[in-house]
Amino acid sequence: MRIGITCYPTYGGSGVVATELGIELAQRGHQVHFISYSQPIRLTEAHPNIHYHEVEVPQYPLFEYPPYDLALATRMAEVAELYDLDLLHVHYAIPHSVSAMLARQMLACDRVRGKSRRLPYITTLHGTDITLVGLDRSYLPITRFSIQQSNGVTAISRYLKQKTLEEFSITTPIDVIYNFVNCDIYRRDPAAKAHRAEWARDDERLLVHLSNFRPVKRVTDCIEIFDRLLKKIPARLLMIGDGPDRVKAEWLAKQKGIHDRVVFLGKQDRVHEKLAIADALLLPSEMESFGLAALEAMACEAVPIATNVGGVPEVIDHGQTGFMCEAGAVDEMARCAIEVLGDDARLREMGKAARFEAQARFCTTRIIPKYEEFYRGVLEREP
Ligand code: GMT
Repeated sequence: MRIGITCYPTYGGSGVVATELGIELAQRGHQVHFISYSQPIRLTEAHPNIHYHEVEVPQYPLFEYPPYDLALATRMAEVAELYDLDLLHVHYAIPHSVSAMLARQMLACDRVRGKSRRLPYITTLHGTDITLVGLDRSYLPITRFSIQQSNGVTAISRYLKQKTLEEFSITTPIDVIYNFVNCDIYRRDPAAKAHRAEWARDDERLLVHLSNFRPVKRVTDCIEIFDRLLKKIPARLLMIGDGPDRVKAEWLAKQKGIHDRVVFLGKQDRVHEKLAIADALLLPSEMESFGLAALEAMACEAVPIATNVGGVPEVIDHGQTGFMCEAGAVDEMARCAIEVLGDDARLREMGKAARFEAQARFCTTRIIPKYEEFYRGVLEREP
């Protein structure tokens, strides 16, 4: 198939999922065309089946808000014609779904040139496109409309599907296709002793937090939890990513006098290398419709200590493959961290169970065929 993929190319779960999906599809022989305003950050290596088309948004003094969504729709239609795309797959409804709808309509009604071609589009819902941004009155009607107009809709958890049906009164069927992880890349690396030694001593535990540091991620809770843990267990914390709340977390670590134990690495594109040497992942988010970072950690046998929100319970089995506490319950999360990190055997046992679960339910080999099947279904319905 020839597939156009649009996503936010920056640091963020939806962009990561879209990029990894494109890479996996390309490896399975499909032609994949990424259409976005910059190259997706996880698209680090060239592949003959992967093409990237940049969307340029011309500036004009009149435009206080340059219309990216229109430039995107134009580029989508152009790429579809040039490369004879079978479909568009957009990740995160706002504004990608609206742009795709316009591109489809432009191609269907190109009477000026006497041509008409079909361009079905699929929308994958990821999280705040529904739970936060999409519920804003200024976005809700158009988001609902563009989802409803999609030729296929998927959500990355049962929670998100339910939320979309409730809040948006959508009548279009929504298929749940869970996020996935490549278990050959995301795995514990027994040969990484030297790499681990760069970050922590042998007698120290290594924890990771990975996010876009937005308020919904509650990054300062990581520092609170880690501060409590340090009183019992020697450890180091790697904070991976960047965003508006990074500086708050940096100041809190400084105030607590633990900043020499916390390393803020900023944005990283090879996160599997850090997760492969980590013992645990902190994910204290206010909301996660899935929690991709938790899954990536699980595949690497790093135990996720997360919050019991949104779709996280569909990923983590509390006490078996990780821990879940109420959002903001930093004492409780610290207690879970101390419980597992203070006991070698328990840590290894939970790490192994986490990897087993990641492989059994969320491995690319299980999930990517579901997308291929979904695409075929859409194309059959839209001859
Ligand atoms: O909703 C967001 O925060 C944006 C989005 C992203 O692009 O990072 O994250 C969502 O999609 C991820 C990938 O499907 C999920 O793993 C995250 O749980 C989800 N974030 C939230 O629901 C807050």
